[in-house]
Order: sequence, then C-alpha cells, then structure tokens
Amino acid sequence: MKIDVLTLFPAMFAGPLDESIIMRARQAGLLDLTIHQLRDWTHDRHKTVDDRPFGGGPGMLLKPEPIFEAVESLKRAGTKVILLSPSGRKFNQAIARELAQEKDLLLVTGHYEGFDERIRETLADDELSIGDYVLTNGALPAMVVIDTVARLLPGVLGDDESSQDESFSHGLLEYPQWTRPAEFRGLKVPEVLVGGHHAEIEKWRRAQAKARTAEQRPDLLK
Ligand code: 4GO
Repeated sequence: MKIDVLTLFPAMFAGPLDESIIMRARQAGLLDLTIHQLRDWTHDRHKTVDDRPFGGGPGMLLKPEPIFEAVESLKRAGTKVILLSPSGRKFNQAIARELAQEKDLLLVTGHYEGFDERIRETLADDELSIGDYVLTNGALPAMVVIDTVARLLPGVLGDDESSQDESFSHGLLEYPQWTRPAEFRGLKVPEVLVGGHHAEIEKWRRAQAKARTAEQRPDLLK
C-alpha cells in the first residue's frame, strides 16, 4: 500500500513511523509512506497556507489553493483522499480494515481552526476523527490511522503478533492473560490456565472477555 501524507509538520512523523513493526513493513516494501510539506505547493514569498474566515470569527483556516494543488499532484487513479479532523466520522477497527483494502491513501492533516469548506466538499473522499477531542493539528491522528491500517496489511505482523484474535476483531475486549512465573509476590495465575485443559480454557476466556467488556465498555455489547 502507498500512503501519502500532507502536513505542515513533517518532522512530527519522524520517530513513531521509524520504529518497530511499521519501519519493518516499510523496509519490506509492504508500506510505501511519503510525508509531504504542504508549503511546497505555495507560490508566494511567505509560503502562506492560511487566511481569515469570511464572516469573522477566531483563528485562521487552511486556504484552498495549496491543498488543491498538492492533492491534484499527489492523487492517482484510485487514491482515497482522507481529511483528519474532529468533524469526521469516528475512526475504529472496522474502518481500519476497510482502509487496509485500498491501494493508495492520501491523508490531509489540518492546522489552525480547520479547512476551507471547499476542501471538504471537493477533494475529500472521507473525513475521519480519532476521537472526541481537539488537537493542535492532524499529524497525530494521521499517525494513528497509518499505524492501525499498516499492521493489518498482509505480511506486516508475524504469526506471533496476529491481528485475527485481538480486541475488537470479535466485538469484545481481550481476555486477561498471564505469563511466568505462576506465582509472583503471592499473586497466582488462575488455576484453569495452568491446567492445560484447552476446552475449559477457551470457555473461561470467553466468559472473562464478556465480563470485562460489560464492565469497561458496555456500549460494545449493544
Ligand atoms: C483531528 C484533527 C483532532 C482530530 C484535529 C481528531 N484535532 N479528533 N485538529 O481526529 C483542524 C484544526 C484539525 C486542527 C486539527
């Protein structure tokens, strides 16, 4: 998969996407990621990307011209253009699975008070929010989407890290787990897990996952 990102803060992307599983996916050619500086598509001396809202109000908006030029130059046949903003539909694992089927994504991140509406109307195929809170810019949400989608791409996770059997894939939170030692500071691992009776373990885990979901995330059971 190819993912292009349009941002005013390319340096924010160095680090999170240069480590661990995501870096390995990039090196293996499973994820082709390019971060672009939006100011590269301005033409004035000050590289202006923002302007005041018509009708007044606080703050500045991203003006259409640089974003239109950038998207038109980066977009190819089949590229899905996605805005990251608090007004988007709420991102989740199901949306990540859909996006993982796409060939190309172009993530457009905002800054200031947001985007000129023509960007949303004309350029965007989708608009996503990572949650009901406001950030200073869309770089962190873009990284969240990239990380979530990239780990679902075929070959990115090894068998040991499989994404088949995890929270949200079956609509429940994960069951609790323990590793060695079987007793630590007087805290014991549940007997059923140490026993090795696989059908019993399966049943117990299912019940634990349900109880945990009812306690922490009753909304998921509806
Ligand atoms: C996205 C962008 C929050 C999200 C953002 C989110 N804040 N919840 N801030 O996904 C335009 C102005 C959007 C700054 C940006």
